[in-house]
Amino acid sequence: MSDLERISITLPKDLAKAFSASCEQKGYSNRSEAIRDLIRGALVKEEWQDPAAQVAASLTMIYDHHTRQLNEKLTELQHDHEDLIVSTLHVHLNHDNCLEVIVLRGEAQKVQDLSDKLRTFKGVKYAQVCFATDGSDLG
Ligand code: NI
Repeated sequence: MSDLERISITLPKDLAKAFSASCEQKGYSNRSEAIRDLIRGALVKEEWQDPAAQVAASLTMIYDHHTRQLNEKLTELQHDHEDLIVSTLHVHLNHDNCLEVIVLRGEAQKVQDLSDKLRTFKGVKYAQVCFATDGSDLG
């Protein structure tokens, strides 16, 4: 970071104290770095409000592979969206359950729609999307 701008903020004492304690507990070397992370998090969240924004995400799913036709449905849906799916990691967790991490990239609305669809399949026990960014607007 060669191009920095100094800003100052004013906080209620209790809030500043709680923030400092949080930074220390998390291991931040200084509060500026923690504030930068908070700002980046807010910007990524805003990015997702624009349906046409180019975003990145990972979807983590746990599902029972014994569920009738689930494997076929998951595979078919992923093939239908090969433009959005960058990579898939599959782990056979135990006798019944599989873990799948799907890395997605594309327009926010399309990534959201595909994530919503995948999680509704019968046999999917858990699905969580990590909403990320391609990083181009974060400096
Ligand atoms: Ni498996």
